[in-house]
Amino acid sequence: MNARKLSPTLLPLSFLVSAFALAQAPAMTDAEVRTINKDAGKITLKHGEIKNLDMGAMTMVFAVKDAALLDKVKEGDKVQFTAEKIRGQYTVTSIEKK
Ligand SMILES: [Cu+2]
Repeated sequence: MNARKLSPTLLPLSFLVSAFALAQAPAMTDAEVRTINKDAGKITLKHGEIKNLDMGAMTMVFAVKDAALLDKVKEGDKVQFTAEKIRGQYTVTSIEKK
């Protein structure tokens, strides 16, 4: 294979892919809402694999980035959400009912 022939094609492509990945929010993860604690700003989710956090499926408590997110869902809802580690806390950054 001729590397010189490939590089002009691959370099802009890989730049484009990484720029796209940075601009993208993390992938949505499926979950089920177990409990919501509005006073504490916490939500317990039974969640599937969270790829961007390198976390397997489990039930756990999350903080929420914005308390208003807790008004979008209720206990027992099947949801999709994104989570990030913010100031050392696993934090739901978006959530919506499926
Ligand atoms: Cu977890």
